[in-house]
Amino acid sequence: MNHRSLLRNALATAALAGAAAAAQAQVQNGDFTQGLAFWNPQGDVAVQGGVLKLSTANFSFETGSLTGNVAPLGIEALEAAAGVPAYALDVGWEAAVEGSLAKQSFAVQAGSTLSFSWSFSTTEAGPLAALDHAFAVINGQVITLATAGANQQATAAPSAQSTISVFEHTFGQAGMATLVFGVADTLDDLAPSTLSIHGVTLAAPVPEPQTWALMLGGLALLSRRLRRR
Ligand SMILES: [Ca+2]
Ligand SMILES: [Ca+2]
Repeated sequence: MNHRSLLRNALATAALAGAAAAAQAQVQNGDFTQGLAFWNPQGDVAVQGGVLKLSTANFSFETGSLTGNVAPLGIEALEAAAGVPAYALDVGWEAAVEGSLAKQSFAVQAGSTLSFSWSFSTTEAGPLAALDHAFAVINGQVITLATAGANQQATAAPSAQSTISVFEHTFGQAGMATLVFGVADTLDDLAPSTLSIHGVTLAAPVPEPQTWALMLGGLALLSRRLRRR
């Protein structure tokens, strides 16, 4: 490759990188300072103290409802809203019964990294505890964040709250992405569980080392040519 084509490549790469950065769409209201704006809530969902909360508590017969007047969705409606097939929200042999979710769609670049913090609390306890679970769905793929059963061993106390965990996902290709946060009762519709979500962010991809090398190499050549004139 001669100097001129190297330089042309470097400038083209720089222009492309700039265009891609300009097209970057962010997750809207990922810190929940605007309440539920930009999020599509289904069921018992609320923002409290800058934290998105979703519960399986039905206000009409359970305590712990966040809204006090909106019930969780039945499982078929929940699966449809999450964009997943029937039975995709079951846990092993335990059928999911009802739950709540919140979702948002946004544009991503290849290499963009989604990040959020979450914690899970449940009133399920004892040997007959159901496997209520908290999940995310990214482009139709169900990701289990926590199950009440997994919590049972470490935390036998009812209403146990898990520690805050960080979840990260890097997108392999550019396009529109749909992100869903959800929580579901399994086995029966009793003993509610709650998912809390903090700080949802989407970070632009970091340029590959080769890209930087090419750009810097091109700029060095350009400055050398200019100096020679
Ligand atoms: Ca319930
Ligand atoms: Ca339950």
